[in-house]
Amino acid sequence: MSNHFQRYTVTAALPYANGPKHIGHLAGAYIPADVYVRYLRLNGKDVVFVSGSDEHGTAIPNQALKENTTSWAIIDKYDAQIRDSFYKLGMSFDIYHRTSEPIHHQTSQELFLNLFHKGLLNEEISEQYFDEEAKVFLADRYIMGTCPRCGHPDAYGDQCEKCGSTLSPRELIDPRSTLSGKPPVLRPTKHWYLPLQNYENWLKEWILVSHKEDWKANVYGQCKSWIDGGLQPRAMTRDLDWGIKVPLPDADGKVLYVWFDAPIGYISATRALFQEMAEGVKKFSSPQRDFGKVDKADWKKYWQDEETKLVHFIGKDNIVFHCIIFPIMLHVSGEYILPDNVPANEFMNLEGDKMSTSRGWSIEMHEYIEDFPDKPDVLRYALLTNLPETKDSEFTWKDFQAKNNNELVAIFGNFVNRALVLTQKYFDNKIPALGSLTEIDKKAILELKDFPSRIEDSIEGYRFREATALVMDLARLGNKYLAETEPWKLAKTDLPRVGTILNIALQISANLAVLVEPFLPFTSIKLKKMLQLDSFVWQQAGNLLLTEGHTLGEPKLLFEKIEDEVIAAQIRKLNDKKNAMELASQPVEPAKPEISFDDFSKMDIRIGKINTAERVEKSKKLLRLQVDTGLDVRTVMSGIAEYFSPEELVGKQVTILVNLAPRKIMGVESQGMILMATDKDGTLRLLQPTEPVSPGSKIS
Ligand code: B3M
Ligand code: ZN
Repeated sequence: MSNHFQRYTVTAALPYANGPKHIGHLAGAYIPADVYVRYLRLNGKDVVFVSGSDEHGTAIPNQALKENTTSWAIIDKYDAQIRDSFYKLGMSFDIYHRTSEPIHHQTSQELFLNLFHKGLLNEEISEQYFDEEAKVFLADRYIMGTCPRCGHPDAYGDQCEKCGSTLSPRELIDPRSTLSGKPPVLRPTKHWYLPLQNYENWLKEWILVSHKEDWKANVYGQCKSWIDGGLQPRAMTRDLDWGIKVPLPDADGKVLYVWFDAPIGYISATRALFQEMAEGVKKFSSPQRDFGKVDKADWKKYWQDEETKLVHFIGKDNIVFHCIIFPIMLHVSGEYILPDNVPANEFMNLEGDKMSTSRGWSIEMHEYIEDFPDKPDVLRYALLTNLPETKDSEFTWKDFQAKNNNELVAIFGNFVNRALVLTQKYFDNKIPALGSLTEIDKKAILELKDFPSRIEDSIEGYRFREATALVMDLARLGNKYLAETEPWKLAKTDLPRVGTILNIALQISANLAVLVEPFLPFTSIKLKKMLQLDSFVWQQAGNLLLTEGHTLGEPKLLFEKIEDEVIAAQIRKLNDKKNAMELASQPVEPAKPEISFDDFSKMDIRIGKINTAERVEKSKKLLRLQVDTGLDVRTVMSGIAEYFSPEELVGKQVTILVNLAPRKIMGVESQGMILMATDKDGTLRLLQPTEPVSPGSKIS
């Protein structure tokens, strides 16, 4: 595919630093972006790949409220966590910046003022929800209520996470403040609006006409329905004390709307990168980035020169901001280039349900890394072969296992290993000579030649699933070639022929090492080491890269089988996490009315020891216990049979109310009551002293 661009700016959505990010985020934006960028770099293109933490918006202070800490503590904690996960999964950002940095505040304020001074922002006073108790206006996620579209009781002021509708706070039924829990009141407040409707014609021309062919159908379709539905003015400011101050004299307590500043974060990150390069100090930029000699102002080439191709990688929930609002901002500023493409992905579901960190139905990046520290590429592969490129897709642990065992191990790893081990065995680990070629050999070499351009076409068309499948097809070609030529059978009779076969198999392996780099970078490094292969560029692929006599490194296994138990444990862990989250989110029972100390001291509560326990005939719930109370040994009927077996209770210390009036239960007199903790889901647990005490010890 011909592509005249030499310079690229590639962005991946800035994740909110309000919590860990899951593998659905990786599949949505980061992995495709990383493959694209690695491919461009291998092609010798001049690329800047930027991302960073989105540290503004109501999501941050809201999370601080939940964790009982400050917004600063939240962004520091999650920025560090997400940054570390991305690094360990091989995301090769040139810079991973932060929107809390001064250079970003400055860049955002400059752009705001640029629009303001051109008269492109409309100042308007409108009624907005105000919390009278907390004495603040309630922006977006500080308001919750019932969704007018689907009836979900916990919809946010800007969005319902159940049905996905975009909302405005005024649409919520029975709105309540997340700060005080009280219904808010309406109060007038001033804000600055971007009149999106003024740019409808421009957008129609730019997207609906110019990008009809090259933008993905899902992206184009969403843009079209927004534009056809008619655009509304949108406030670019909020009443909030967390964010970038509105740089105007009469704007106390007002900050820039997070969706105004966040995409500008791509520009600030690029600026920061060139500043770090010019000063020779790495703070947010990648250790891998070659600094060279640059000027601080060179960032402009990546944002203001028409010869630069700008590509935004995002998930589908961010399409309107990247295709409509941000481009309008860039367009009206008059200084910036527009995205050439926005290859947004749909969502990835997990084991039959929507992925969600808050519901506990998710695999967070850091959880995966903890459990599979040496397998970043296995996750990359499982996601790449399953990217939600045209519609929602689904991750299952069984599929992850199958992709690893049946493809990475059985095809890719197996092929490379056979080629290397046989060379070690018969040729002293040196590349054997290529003798005369048979038809099978010629066919394999010819097919190999085709792969780079086929993979290239897929990548340039943002079809990363297809591109990944092609790389595996190349390994398949190698496997098939060995199966057909069976070099292991010829060693005794025709060693030169074995040499020719292995030479070709090793050439295919070397090509795999180069072509797999964008997809499985850690595997590429390992394989290059085994082949003692210097770095090759993309253009050389398709050819015979290894010369006769070249000494190979030590063959090692590229991938290892993942056993059933490991997968079963992950599925169990996922269900446990969801159940724990469900329990945690259920309300606790409200407090009982106050009592006097006398009321309390009437109760005689002691530690007793269970001597015997037996089931009661015809009762599922009851156990008959003999309890040593220190005072006596007595019979207690207790409704705990669903939670404890009689055997496990014998000998246990328990808490018992000894002066409760005796009652007849199933014909037996029960003398006292065993005290239990009842969890939100009804589970019963014994109350025991942390160390054994003598029976009859009083509780007060
Ligand atoms: N932080 C939303 C998200 O994490 C938002 C993306 C900003 S990209 C400029 O999905
Ligand atoms: Zn809804």
